[in-house]
Amino acid sequence: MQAQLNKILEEAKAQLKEVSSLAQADEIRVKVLGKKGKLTEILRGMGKLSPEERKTTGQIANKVRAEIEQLLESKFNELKKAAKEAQFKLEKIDVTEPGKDIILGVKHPLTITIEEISRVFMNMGFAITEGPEVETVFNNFDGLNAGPNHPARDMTDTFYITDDILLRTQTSTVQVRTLLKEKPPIKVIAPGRCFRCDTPDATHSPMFHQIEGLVVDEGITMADLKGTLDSFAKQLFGTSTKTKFRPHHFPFTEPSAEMDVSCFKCGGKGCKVCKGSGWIEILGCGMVHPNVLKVGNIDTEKYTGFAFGMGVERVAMLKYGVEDIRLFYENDMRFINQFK
Ligand code: 2NM
Repeated sequence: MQAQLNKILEEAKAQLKEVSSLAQADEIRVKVLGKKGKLTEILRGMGKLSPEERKTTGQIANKVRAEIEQLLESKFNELKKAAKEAQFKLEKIDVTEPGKDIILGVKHPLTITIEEISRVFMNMGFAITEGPEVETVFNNFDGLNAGPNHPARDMTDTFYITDDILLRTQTSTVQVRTLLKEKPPIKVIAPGRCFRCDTPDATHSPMFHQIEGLVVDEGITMADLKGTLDSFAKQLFGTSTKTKFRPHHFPFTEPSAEMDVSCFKCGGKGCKVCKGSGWIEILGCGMVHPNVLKVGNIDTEKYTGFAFGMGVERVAMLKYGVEDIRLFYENDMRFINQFK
């Protein structure tokens, strides 16, 4: 029996020498020390021995077991270390290698324009508001004093989703929301995307951007409108910019006007940008119609307001000399990269 034990030990030693993977080492462990292992079988058979023999054989068996366990453990450790080193070799990085260039994006010219216009109004104390592009017919037309037969409601001009839901045709929908939600003093601008059924050409797009403003407080007059918008024009186009107001008509304002700025290209002498007139139309504006103020339950005896709206694409085209509105939506990097 002792000879058998020694044989097991020698065999285990020899086999472990050849082992090259953790799985192989574990196989040997099972074959020798496992439930049905060779050593386990011998230990089980010891019951038949005399007490004297059992003692000495037991001691040897334990020694053999301890030695094999020791051998297995060092083999496991050795293999684990080797596996780790192989992994490290695979994961080695060269920290001196130059990094890959990160190509930074640029802001879209419409974003630049919206931010520039917004900053001017923010500096004059306006808050920036936003609203959804999918809107109610009420917020887009009824609330803005556009009567039931107003031509803008036409199916051919407006993208209707249902009878009551549409894609907003102007950002004044946000002003209606503001009037319903807030009390005067109100001083907000609303930049955002609008939609109209237009066939695309050099100056039309079914999707475009607007910035509209609304001021409501006690004692607001046309002088506030003119002073605010003249200051805006000087901040955006240069301090020597002059403004003039021509009468116009909008359903949501009374009186209504359009504001022209003196041509920032030629200074008013007449050029290609201003089509020889020296003036460029830049926005629509007016004193908020009492019917619109009443939507927000505002006391029209006590409060008055002015409002204005401008097309972002139009301002950007004038500022940057872009001659086709469609260039803004093609995302051609050769175009976009010019506005850094
Ligand atoms: C324009 C021109 C004139 C306008 C009116 C309102 C509201 F909701 F307060 F009545 N918001 N924006 C307005 C006025 C818009 O765009 C050419």
